[in-house]
Amino acid sequence: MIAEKNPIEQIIAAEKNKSLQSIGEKIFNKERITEEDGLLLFEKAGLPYVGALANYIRERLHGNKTYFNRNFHIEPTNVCVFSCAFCAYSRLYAHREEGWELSADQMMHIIESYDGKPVTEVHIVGGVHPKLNLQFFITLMKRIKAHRPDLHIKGYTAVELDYMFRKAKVSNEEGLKILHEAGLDSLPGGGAEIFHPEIREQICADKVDADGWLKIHETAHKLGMHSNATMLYGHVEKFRHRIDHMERLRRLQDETGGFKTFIPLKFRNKDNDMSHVAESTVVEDMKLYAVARLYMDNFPHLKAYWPMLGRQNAQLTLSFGVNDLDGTIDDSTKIYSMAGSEEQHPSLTTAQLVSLIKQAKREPIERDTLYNEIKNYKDIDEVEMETNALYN
Ligand code: V47
Ligand code: SF4
Repeated sequence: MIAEKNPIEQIIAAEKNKSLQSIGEKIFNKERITEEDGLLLFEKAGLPYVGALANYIRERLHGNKTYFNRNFHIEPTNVCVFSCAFCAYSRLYAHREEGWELSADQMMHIIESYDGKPVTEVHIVGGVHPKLNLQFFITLMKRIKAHRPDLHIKGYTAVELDYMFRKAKVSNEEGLKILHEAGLDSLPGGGAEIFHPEIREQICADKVDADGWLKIHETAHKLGMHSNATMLYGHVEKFRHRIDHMERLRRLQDETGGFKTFIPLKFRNKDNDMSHVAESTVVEDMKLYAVARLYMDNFPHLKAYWPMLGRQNAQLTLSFGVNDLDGTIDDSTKIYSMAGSEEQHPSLTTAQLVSLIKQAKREPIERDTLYNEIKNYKDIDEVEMETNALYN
């Protein structure tokens, strides 16, 4: 008797392009796809085909589970020594009166405003201010941990760290060790943009290059810290630059295993030096997420950052490989609203986030930064949550 094919096998068998069909077979058989395969998926595959494959992998890894966390952001400053062409948020030091700089006390007031609220993470990222040095941030880490030891501090992109360490004349290892000892728990994925020099020269020529970014994450992983990785897509890069970017991350992850999640960031074009570049379409966005899920086979999680995509499109990504929607965020980040995201005041209550996930027929799981499960909301009623202050 011939065994009946399951739905994904049927989809693969029905694919008319033989090269795409053999990529599908590799994925089904848990074989790694090559750079050429990745490129072919971008160039030739239809959204239903990559989407079905990505969804199959997502469900093989996580079933219906969809993670989120309860976090808030602190952006210490938008004053920045660099001039990334896509950035709508930064202000040069010479124009610092147009921007903001928070003192350590002001940041502590933000931390204290969450006293008694069940947030688990603070995400600290900002511009690269020439006067906010390593010592300033060591003291801040210590103050945050002294006030709230259970709060996970995810902070500083490799761009901020590279500048901070060079200025303090310490190696990456020395700098990361000191910050880690002071309270820094993990690194966010920002600053990666597109690694390939052909693109980096056009969009962010003056900040740390690909090797520098990767070295900082490698060092953090070797010190036992976890980190994330981003890719800013949908501007002047070609498909091959995306594959090159993902390949560099996949290789480092093979070595260290320290990355938790891959976060594609959709380029938004308002009020920056790349406003003439059109934004990607929703179909392109979903295809990017799907190919990322298929290519990044050693990254446990794929995150859609809802403040930048908009909540409806973020919900859609849950059918294209994504298993994490970041967090409640609490209206505390400006980097996307200033670049034109539809989310001008990004904030969702836990009940709203849970409801967004349930509408997509997925299972909402609150996690901590390292993906330890805190609570499964499958059987918890959102209306009941709305009336319970703990969830707001
Ligand atoms: O590196 C800046 C991006 C990043 C624009 O690790 C833009 O959990 C789109 O990395 N259009 C910083 N993107 C934010 C970041 C991040 C966000 C959420 C979660 C995590 C995490 C990390 O924002 C920058 C840059 O790539 N960005 N301007 C823009 N116009
Ligand atoms: Fe500065 Fe970051 Fe903006 Fe680049 S993206 S200009 S490094 S704040």
